[in-house]
Amino acid sequence: MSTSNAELQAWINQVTRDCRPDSVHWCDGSEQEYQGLLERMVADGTLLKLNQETHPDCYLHRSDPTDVARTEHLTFVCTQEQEDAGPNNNWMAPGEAHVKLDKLFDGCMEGRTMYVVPYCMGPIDSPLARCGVEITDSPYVVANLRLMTRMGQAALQRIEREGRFVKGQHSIGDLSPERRFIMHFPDDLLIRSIGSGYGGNALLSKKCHALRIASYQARTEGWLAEHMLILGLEAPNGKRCYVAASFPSACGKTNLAMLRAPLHMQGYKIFTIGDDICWLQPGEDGRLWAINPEAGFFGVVPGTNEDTNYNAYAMLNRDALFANVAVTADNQPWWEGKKDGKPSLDWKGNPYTGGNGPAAHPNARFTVSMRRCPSYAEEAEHPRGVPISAIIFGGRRARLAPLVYEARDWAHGVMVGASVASETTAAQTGAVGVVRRDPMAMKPFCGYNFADYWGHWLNIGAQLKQPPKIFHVNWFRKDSDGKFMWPGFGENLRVLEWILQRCEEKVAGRESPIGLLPKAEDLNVDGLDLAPDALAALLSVDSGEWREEMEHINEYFTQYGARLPERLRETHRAQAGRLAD
Ligand code: OXD
Ligand code: MN
Repeated sequence: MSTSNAELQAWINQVTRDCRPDSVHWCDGSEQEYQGLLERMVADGTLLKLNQETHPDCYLHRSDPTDVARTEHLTFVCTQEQEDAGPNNNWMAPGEAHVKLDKLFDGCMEGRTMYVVPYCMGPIDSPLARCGVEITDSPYVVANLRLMTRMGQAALQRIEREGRFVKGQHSIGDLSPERRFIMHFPDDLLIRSIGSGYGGNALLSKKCHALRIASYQARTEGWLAEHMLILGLEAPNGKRCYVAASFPSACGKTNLAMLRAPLHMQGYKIFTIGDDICWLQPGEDGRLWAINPEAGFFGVVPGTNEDTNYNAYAMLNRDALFANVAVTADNQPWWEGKKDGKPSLDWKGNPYTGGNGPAAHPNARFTVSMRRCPSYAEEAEHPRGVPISAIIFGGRRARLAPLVYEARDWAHGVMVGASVASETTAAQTGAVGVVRRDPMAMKPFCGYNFADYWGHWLNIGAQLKQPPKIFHVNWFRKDSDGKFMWPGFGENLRVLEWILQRCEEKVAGRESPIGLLPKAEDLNVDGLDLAPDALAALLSVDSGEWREEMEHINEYFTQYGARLPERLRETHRAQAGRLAD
C-alpha cells in the first residue's frame, strides 16, 4: 500500500530503510485485521487466551518484568533550546538525541513486521481532532491502538486531506531499560520511542502525542491538551453539565469518570466521556469546549470491583486486553481487590504462593473500547465536544488539602492547578508515596516549559466570557491513625453535587484564605458513616500549615525564574498575604 501524502510516504520509506523489517503492513483498522493480530499473538505466546466462557474475547499479556510502567527518567523533550523544555522536562539537544536513536533503530526490525498505523485523536469529523501515524514492530501495540484510537482507513483519508499529522516511530527493540528512550521533537511533531512495550511508552497516541506533543501544538494553535477526565453530570431535574477533572496517574480518574450514584443519590447520573485526556478549546460562544481524543480506556486494574467502579468492572468481562494481572486455576483474570476467585499464577506466570508480593502487578492494566462502558455517553462522538462548567484539580495528599474548595477566579484557579502536589503511585517507576509537585497533573506530560504553559492557561482564560469555575479536591486525607477520612469512590458524588450547586449559584461558599469552602450544611453527608469531627477536619484550613505550603510553592515556582508569569506571582503573593492576616 502507499499514500498520496508525500511526506508520510517519504518518512515510511526512510524508516523501512533504517529499521529493515521483513515486511510492512498498513493497518486498515478492520475487525478482520484485529482478529488476525490476536490469533498471531496467541500463536507466538505474546497473548494468552483467558477463560473464554467467563471472559469472551479477553486476552492476557505478560510483559517483560522490567517494562511495567512509564519510565520518566528515560523520557525526553528535545527542543533546540533547553529553556523551552523547562525544568519540568528531561532535555536533550535534537541532534544528539537523533544520533543516539539512529543507532538503536538501525536494523531493529529485522525478522519482524513493521506496522503503519494511521489514527485520529478525537471524533473523525471533529475540527478539534488531530491525526497521527505510528510505525511499530509490536502487534500488541497495534491491537491496543485499535481499542484506544480511531485507527485505519478513515484516519489516513483525513491525513491525506489535511496534510498535517504527528509522526511516531516505535520499536520494542530488545526491551532493555539500558536501551530504552522515549524522545519528543515537538518542533517536528515527531516522537521516537524504543525499548518498551508498555502503554504509556509505546502507544504513542496517548501520553506522547495527545499530551506532550499536543500540549506544545495547542499553545501555538490556541487550545489546551490536558491530563483530565470528562464526565457528564445529570441532576435529578434532568439537566446535564460537563466537568473536566485532573488527577495524577492512578489517583482515581477512571473511577470518577465512571462513578455510579450510590443508593441515596439515585436521582443523579454520571456519563463517561473520557477518563484520561481532554482537549479544550474556547468556543465562539465564550465557553470552553472539550473533546476526549481517545476511543478507549487504558486503566489500572488492581482495586477495581463492583463497589469501587461498577461500570469498569462490568466492562472487563469481554473484549478486553489485560496486562500483568494474575490468573485463577480456571484461567480467569485476577487482581488484588477482586472479590471472587483466587490467584493460581502471579503476573509473571509463576505459581502464586502468597509470600512474594502481590499476585497482580500494582500497575496491571486493562485496555478496552470506550463503547463497552455502560456509562459511555454518545456526546463523546460530538464533533464540537461538550461545554465545560467546572474544572477540578486534585492530588493524593494525606494532609493539608481540604476535601474541596473553589478558586476565587480563573487566575487563582491557575495558581491552584500549578501548585498541585501528590504522592507518587505505581504508574511510574520509582518510589511510591513520595509527595512531589505535579502541576495540573501534567508533570510527566507537559511538552514545554511549565512557566509558558501557565501563561498559556492565563491567556485562554482571558478569552472566555463564561469560564468554568475551578475547584480543588482531595479524596485522600488521612487521620492520625493513617486511615482515610473520606469514603471516596461513589460518595465523591456528594462533592460533585456541591460543585454543581456552586456552578448554578444555588449555594454560597464559605470564604477562606485559600478559596471558597462548602458550608458544612451544604455538603450532603446524610447516611455517611463519618468519624466524629471528620467533616470539620475535612473542611478546615490550617493557616500555619498553609503558610508553610505557600513557601514550598514559592520555592517551586522560583525554579522557573523570569519566565514565570507575573500574574501567577501576584496571585501567590495575594494568597500568602491572606494567610498572614
Ligand atoms: C496513564 C498514566 O496510564 O497516567 O494514564 O500513567
Ligand atoms: Mn493518565
